[in-house]
Amino acid sequence: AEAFQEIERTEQRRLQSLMLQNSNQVTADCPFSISAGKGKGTKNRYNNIWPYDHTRVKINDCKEGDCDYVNASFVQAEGCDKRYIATQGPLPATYEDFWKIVWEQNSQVIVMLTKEEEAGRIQCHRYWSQCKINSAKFGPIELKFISETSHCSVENNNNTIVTRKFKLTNLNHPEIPAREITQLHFLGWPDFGIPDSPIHILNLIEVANLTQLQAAQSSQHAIGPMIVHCSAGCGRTGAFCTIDSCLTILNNIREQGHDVSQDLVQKVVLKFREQRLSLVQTLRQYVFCYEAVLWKLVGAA
Ligand code: PTR
Ligand code: PTR
Repeated sequence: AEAFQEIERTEQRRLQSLMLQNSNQVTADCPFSISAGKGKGTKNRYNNIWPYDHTRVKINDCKEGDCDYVNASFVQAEGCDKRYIATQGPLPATYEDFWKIVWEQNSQVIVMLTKEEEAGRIQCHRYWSQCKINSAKFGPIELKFISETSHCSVENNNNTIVTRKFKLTNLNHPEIPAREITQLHFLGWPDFGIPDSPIHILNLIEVANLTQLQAAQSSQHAIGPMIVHCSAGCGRTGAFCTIDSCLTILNNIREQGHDVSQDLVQKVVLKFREQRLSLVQTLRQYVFCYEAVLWKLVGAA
């Protein structure tokens, strides 16, 4: 709890200086700015979550001055070769922006950590097309539905992963071959909560990494970062990226024969909080990160 409080206090201090900041100037006290995202109400799902300017993902294919904005951030832990795009659940006003980012960043795996609706509230709008005959167009990006399959254990459907596959083309660039995109939709993670068991999330991480590896192997070029989103792109997204990054770092350290003496989870979350607000949002989610990492380590021993 103390480690998490320190993380929260650091972010509160940063936010206070940000709110005091009248100009968009970045100063030594406050090296971060959220100027690009503020006031873009229709493009933001929540009125208190914006990406920091220094890590925000920009849309290249835009004509007007301001429209490179999307509520998405690059996040990467120190000493970890994995980089993710953490983003909010797309809104109807941002479907096109979202698919442009998927295309431009050459991302081929999307991890969705929220149900579409929870307690009567929309958590994430259906930004994909399930139409099996027609394709959907989002600006220049064309999305064709390929397949949908669902995996869960017999006794428990709180660990369901729905796997959807799509074909993505850019109508402005017919010379570039279509790409296959896989969306892994995990249904067992309630907002502000945690999954029933770390096993479910460890399983999802394994499936996501395998899908990313297979996509990389079948592509002639390096592929882009995994896109991870929930509703705000903070709590659940942060926990997913923290667990995966800690396990990756621990694996590298073990291979090199080093010891880990520092609090790795805290170190990773502190770094992530410099890259996007509220990544790992609640104390329970923070504790869950330790539980999942330990589960994996003990299980592997
Ligand atoms: N998108 C929601 C809406 O339009 O009602 C909520 C929202 C409102 C999101 C305001 C962000 C807002 O703040 P800002 O204007 O700073 O983007
Ligand atoms: N206004 C909301 C809040 O601060 O509680 C924004 C928010 C919503 C933040 C959901 C995080 C949320 O969870 P997640 O990032 O897991 O979707």
